[in-house]
Amino acid sequence: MTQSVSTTCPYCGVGCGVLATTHKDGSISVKGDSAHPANFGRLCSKGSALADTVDLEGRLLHPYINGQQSSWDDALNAVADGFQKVINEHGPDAVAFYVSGQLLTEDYYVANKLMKGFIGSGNIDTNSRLCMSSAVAGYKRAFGADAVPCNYEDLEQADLIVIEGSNTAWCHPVVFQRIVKAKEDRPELKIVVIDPRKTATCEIADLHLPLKSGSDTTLFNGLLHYLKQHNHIDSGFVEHHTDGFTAAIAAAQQSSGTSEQVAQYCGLNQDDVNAFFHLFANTEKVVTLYSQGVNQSSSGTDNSNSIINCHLATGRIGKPAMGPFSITGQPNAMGGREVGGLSNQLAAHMDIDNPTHHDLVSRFWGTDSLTTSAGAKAVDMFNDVASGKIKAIWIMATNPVVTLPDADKVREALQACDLVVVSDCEQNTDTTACADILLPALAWGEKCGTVTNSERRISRQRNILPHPGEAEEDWWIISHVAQRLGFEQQFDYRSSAEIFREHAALSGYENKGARDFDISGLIELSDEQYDQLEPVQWPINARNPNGTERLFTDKRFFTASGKAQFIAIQPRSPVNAPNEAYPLILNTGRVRDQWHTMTRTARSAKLNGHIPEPFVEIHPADAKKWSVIEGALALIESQWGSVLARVQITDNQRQGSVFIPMHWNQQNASSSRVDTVVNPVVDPLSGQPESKHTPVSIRPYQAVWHGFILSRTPLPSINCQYWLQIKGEQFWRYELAGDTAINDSSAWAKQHLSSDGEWLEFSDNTSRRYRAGVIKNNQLESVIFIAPTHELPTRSWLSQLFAEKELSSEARTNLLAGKPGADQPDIGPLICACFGVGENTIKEAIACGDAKTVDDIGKQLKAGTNCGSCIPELKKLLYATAK
Ligand SMILES: Nc1nc2c(c(=O)[nH]1)N[C@H]1C(S)=C(S)[C@@H](COP(=O)(O)OP(=O)(O)OC[C@H]3O[C@@H](n4cnc5c(=O)[nH]c(N)nc54)[C@H](O)[C@@H]3O)O[C@H]1N2
Ligand SMILES: Nc1nc2c(c(=O)[nH]1)N[C@H]1C(S)=C(S)[C@@H](COP(=O)(O)OP(=O)(O)OC[C@H]3O[C@@H](n4cnc5c(=O)[nH]c(N)nc54)[C@H](O)[C@@H]3O)O[C@H]1N2
Ligand code: SF4
Ligand SMILES: [Mo]
Repeated sequence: MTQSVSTTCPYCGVGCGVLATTHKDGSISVKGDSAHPANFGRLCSKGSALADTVDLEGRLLHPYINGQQSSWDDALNAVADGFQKVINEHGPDAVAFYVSGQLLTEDYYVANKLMKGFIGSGNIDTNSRLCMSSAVAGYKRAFGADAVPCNYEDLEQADLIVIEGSNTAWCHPVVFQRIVKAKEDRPELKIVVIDPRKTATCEIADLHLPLKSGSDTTLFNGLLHYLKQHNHIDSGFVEHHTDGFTAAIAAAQQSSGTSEQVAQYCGLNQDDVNAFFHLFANTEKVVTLYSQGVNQSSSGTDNSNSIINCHLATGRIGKPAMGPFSITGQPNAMGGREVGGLSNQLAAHMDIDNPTHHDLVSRFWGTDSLTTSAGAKAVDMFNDVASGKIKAIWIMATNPVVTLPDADKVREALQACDLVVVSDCEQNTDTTACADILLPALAWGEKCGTVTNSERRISRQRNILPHPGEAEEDWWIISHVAQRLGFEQQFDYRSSAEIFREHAALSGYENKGARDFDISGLIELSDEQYDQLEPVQWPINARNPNGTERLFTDKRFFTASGKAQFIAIQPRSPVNAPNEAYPLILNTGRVRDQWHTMTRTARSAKLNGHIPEPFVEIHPADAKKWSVIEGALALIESQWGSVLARVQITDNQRQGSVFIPMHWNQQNASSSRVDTVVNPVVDPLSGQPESKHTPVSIRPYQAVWHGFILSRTPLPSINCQYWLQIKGEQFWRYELAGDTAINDSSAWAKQHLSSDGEWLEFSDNTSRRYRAGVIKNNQLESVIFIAPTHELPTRSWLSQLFAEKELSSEARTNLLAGKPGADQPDIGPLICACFGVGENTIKEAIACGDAKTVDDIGKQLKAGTNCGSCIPELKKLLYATAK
């Protein structure tokens, strides 16, 4: 019997609806939910590969105390006793929770209620601090509330979309596809991309502004000044519905000057700057879509307000197809904001320092211990752990040893901390390695609750898989600890529906339209109605029983005056400037097919195929200057730490800066945890780290040998300086390099690979090359290639051989050459993850004239016809071949 469930994708903030089906054999398959208004049936490569990620290999399935499996009862007692002891001896501010936008709203609500309401400390912060907090602070300054005005349809209906600091094509692929479709339907829709790098998103840009890192406020101040100078101000709106215009204009005028000066400061071409200003000024329907290039900056909050200022000045807000749209990263970043997961918020969008809110929440929760002060923000929280001020920390659904800046310090802080509790789904992560107590949480497909996406749309996650081992819902775990801390009645939850109703009730409690977050329309949901809840956008209340598409249509804001606030912006440079020792700027971010620290996406061989290895992108002139070579390894170093990465030389990169992805960590690479390098500088208002701007140096990594292993079974351990482990389709791939010579390569190989089977070997001591293949039962078991340089055969053809039931005699003959005979194909690096189509295959189709468009490639090879995430790359290949 098969069973289908409609649920939501657990990755990005687009919040796509997923139809998941379980089959007789227990396996599942997924497809996009055509009824879900976020995606209407589309899924990107990550969503499409969800079924590959649900196996239980490596899952944390039982509680552990100090490395020993324990019962739930013992583990919950140990957490409660440990926390209670610290609270008794050092007060409530000596404990902390560090939580995540990947918790469901119900989990998040309970965690926040426990820390702020009953333990009585503000010390609960979330990884959304690293992600959204500047956008939140910007909205709050401008609108008096953390209210995202827009929705995805606004993007489709706009005539201009300004994409600032967002690689939408890779990070919000389904929103990107909706924009692509809108542009196909209405070519007059113009796209401007503002990003120091030329990204896949630039494929649809009419104009790309590769501005100098950290110069966004000057650009937008310049735009505001231009709007004033050229009479594009909506004076009626400004006069009646805003405050602070004069000061904002004065600051803009004084700091930006002419478009020539703006261009010079931002490192842009003046014509491009003028074209952007002209386009913005003369297009009514403008949405500015922004994410981490804007938020992860020491001017993150000012960046947000410099955008909002331009929308307020032109009255382009609260109307269809217009507005400043901060797109959320995690699946429930928005839900976390609703429940008050940030250490400086209360709950239901209320403020800790507002006495009316404090009183209201105290009465609603029935507590007299509600915190009166904000807690530590993420970076400070870990500093407080390091200094011993915080003595017990509970980390849920986040991997801070990988993702916080100055990450080695974070690890040291946790190692020295008296009590570290980690709730996760995975047994082995860089953070679980630091835990005293490990608590097993249910994962996507198993857990049940709600999430809110970028456009304020609440959707259900529903379970389709049984609870594995002893894993439990996060809200269950937190509630049981709360009960043991003495709060039995307040945390006597039996279901996520019950928690949701309480959360809804708090949002409506004495609200009367004064607070933006109001889902009082859902208070009365029965368990059954909650189970069947359809996606709906908040506010949902008596006035808007079916939800609200767009905010501020009545031009009323949540400030004391009811007016939106302009903020006068004085541009500041990033805190740490490049210098002689560290002359380059390190920018960090994401790749298409991996999710953060890879705990789930790296389970999928398909997803690993796209970009298998951590890389550093560098401009050709810089590569020359610092003597680094395409395909070789480089050492990138800052004042805080160092990493190794494979060099990719490209003029997509601005001169003077390099880019490294954030995903790799100690579980799958020896030395590629980029946050060890990233500076712990934060925005003074939001506390969000400046993850996109760290001064670094780069130099070649002087390896004396390079190599790779492909093996049908994973290797227990590898003894060399640089190693990287990637799961492939029926094999594991290891990239290797070392700075001490291997004396006897054959012995080294036999020490690492299982020696039974037939060994084919080639060894040349003079050139220090060694190659071997092991064949067992006529199938390829493993190959190893070692050479003095990084120039080794491509891995793609050898990888393909693991899928062969029987190794052909041609393959056997060519095995140690590492490349196929003339008549055998080598698909090259993977481009289309869904159908396993490689670059060589696509290039061949283009070269022989058969494929002239993306559609042609799709018809012939299927590439790009499922999730469409690779279409920007197909276009790039078509373009490169046409040149
Ligand atoms: N594939 C994938 N998708 C994801 C995620 C993932 O891990 N993998 N994570 C999700 C999460 S949590 C988030 S927050 C989002 C993030 O989504 P994005 O914000 O789109 O992703 P990033 O790659 O972090 O950064 C975006 C861009 O900011 C640019 N940038 C750097 N410095 C500056 C600057 O000074 N000014 C401007 N204007 N731009 C700059 C970078 O070059 C980069 O291209 O993605 C979500 N989606
Ligand atoms: N250099 C640099 N650093 C960055 C960024 C950057 O752009 N550059 N981006 C920042 C941003 S925007 C973000 S959002 C963060 C993300 O960083 P993290 O949140 O630290 O990364 P994840 O890998 O998503 O970690 C989620 C963890 O929760 C576990 N998990 C998944 N589902 C559940 C669940 O239901 N319950 C529990 N208990 N555990 C679960 C996963 O196994 C995983 O270990 O990284 C930040 N760090
Ligand atoms: S765009 Fe992709 S990752 Fe984001 S929610 Fe949709 S399917 Fe998931
Ligand atoms: Mo994020």
